Amino acid sequence: PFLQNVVSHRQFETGEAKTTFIDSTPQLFEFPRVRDRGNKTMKYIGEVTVNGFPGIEKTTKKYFEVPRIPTDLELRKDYVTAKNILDKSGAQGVVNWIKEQENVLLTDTTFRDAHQSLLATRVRTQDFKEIARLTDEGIPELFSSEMWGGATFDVAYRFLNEDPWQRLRKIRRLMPNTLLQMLFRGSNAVGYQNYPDNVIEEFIKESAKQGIDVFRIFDSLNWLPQMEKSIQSVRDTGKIAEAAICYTGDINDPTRAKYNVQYYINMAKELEKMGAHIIAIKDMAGLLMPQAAYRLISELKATTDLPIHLHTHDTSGNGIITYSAATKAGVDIVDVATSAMSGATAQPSMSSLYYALVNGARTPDINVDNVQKINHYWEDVRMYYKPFENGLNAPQTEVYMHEMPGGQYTNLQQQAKAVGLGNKWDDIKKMYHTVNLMFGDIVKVTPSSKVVGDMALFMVQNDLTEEDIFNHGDELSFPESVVTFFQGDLGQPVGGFPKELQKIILKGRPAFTERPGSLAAPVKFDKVKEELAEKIGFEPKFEEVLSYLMYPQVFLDYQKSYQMFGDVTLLDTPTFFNGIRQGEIVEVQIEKGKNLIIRLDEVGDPDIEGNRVLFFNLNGQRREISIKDMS
Ligand code: 3PY
Ligand code: ZN
Repeated sequence: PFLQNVVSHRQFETGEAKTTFIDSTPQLFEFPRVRDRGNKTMKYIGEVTVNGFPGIEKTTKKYFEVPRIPTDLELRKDYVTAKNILDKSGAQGVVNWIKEQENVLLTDTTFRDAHQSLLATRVRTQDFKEIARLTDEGIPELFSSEMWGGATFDVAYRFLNEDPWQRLRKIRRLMPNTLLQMLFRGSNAVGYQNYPDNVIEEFIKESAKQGIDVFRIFDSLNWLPQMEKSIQSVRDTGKIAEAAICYTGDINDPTRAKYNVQYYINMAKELEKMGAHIIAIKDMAGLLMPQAAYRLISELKATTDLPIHLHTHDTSGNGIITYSAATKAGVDIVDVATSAMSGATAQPSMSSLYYALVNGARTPDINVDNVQKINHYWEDVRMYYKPFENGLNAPQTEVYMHEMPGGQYTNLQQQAKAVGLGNKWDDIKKMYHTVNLMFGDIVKVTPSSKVVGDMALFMVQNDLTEEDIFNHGDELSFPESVVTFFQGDLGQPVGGFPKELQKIILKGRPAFTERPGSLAAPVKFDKVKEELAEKIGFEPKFEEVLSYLMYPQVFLDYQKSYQMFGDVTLLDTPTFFNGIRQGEIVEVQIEKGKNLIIRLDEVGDPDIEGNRVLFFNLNGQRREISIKDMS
């Protein structure tokens, strides 16, 4: 292997190698590491080939077209982007720039919310990497790319064997001229529970350091005290604090008076006082109807000087009309996704919006040909993720009734299937609506939406009606998330908790009205670092300490899997999900100029313990890997 390293080294091949070549080229001695990496990678491929990918049906690997990567984008190299302005003139510079724009600006959610809402957040870094630089160069006029936060953090570790921080660094490198945006759940950060204030602060600092420029901060109950720290922490980093108001109900429906126009206006004023640079309307379920959008945006524009950024989901099929109305009313920025990853529970399509507004006063300033060419890539890549499709391929106006967020729809459906309630999906959607009203008509978004979902499932599963809860609630043992919600663990809902139901659910347990973050003791990072080092056997980086604090078990499981399989993010997606066919060659670039060329020659029969030997060929050498067949 050493000689092989020498003769295949670029300097040796090009004749540049000098007599000191061997001494000064330590990587020539790296063959055990390469072999180790080869073994780990083959172990992963073997595992998926024999046992399938967890959570999806095991099928034979399909043949996919190589995704079309555009080679003829028209580049506008001298364009000064929003990111360039942030780097030069700071957050206020960007705010001023937004206000000067006549055209409506766009945020591209393809790298975050679009796949979170359509494909259960499963799109891998490898597939972003291929198109990130071209997106940066081909659509420099974008306000931002939303590419981190929300569920991406958890899902990366839990299901994709990926380190989300590494994803952030990679995309940052490939998109130097685009503002990178993340969704931040206020005091829940990127998790489902409240974290102490110093964790929130350090998480924001670290994310900013590693490349996040715009933080969209929301609270799952629109409870302002839980947003203040995050807004301040973002301001302290010099990045852009976009404070989001979650939209629920219908401002034009007099029977939903709790969330009327005045409610949103008041909240916007408060967020401005707290130091927000931008106000976002986060319509996470897609409930903002076109007429209401016109009214709401007009009123907000009259209320505040801050730019308004509108986010919606296209579940009802009305997304483009809503954006068109909002644009007319003066909205500054709207969220869209590349066509192949748009519509239904995701954001409306970027190019559809372009044509809806073309030749108008505020047509988005984008090169729509570039946008369409980049979209070809996504048309092809989406095929890889078929097992994760949510099956919703037509508009669903029922969303105005159940009000389920775009990202929750598939999740809850999966949860229902897992407990054998797949055939009761229509009942669950109706129950979700009932539970919302029982809870006092609350804002439903991660994590509060999960509580409503858990209660709805619980009621359908146990054949309970609203009356049953009020009449026999004291005999029922409610889901843990529901109990802690009524204790105030996620904060206080608009108008407080319904007292009677709270009493039934808590059964004498205490309820708090203080901000949970203010009750939690600050985390001692050094101590946690020590504890973690002991568990994983090496000194963790600070970002890893933060990940461990958010998701202790998920993070440890990821580490275990990394020890076993190495960096599987380098595999192409079909191989990652489906393994390798007999006789197929899979190439994995582990470093520039260093490739693993893996061929599967034969799969042996299982022995009495169910172990199969897989006969591979790795870079010309025969290798055997034993995998336990779990079938
Ligand atoms: C998230 O918190 O992940 C969301 O997308 C909420 O809409
Ligand atoms: Zn969303």
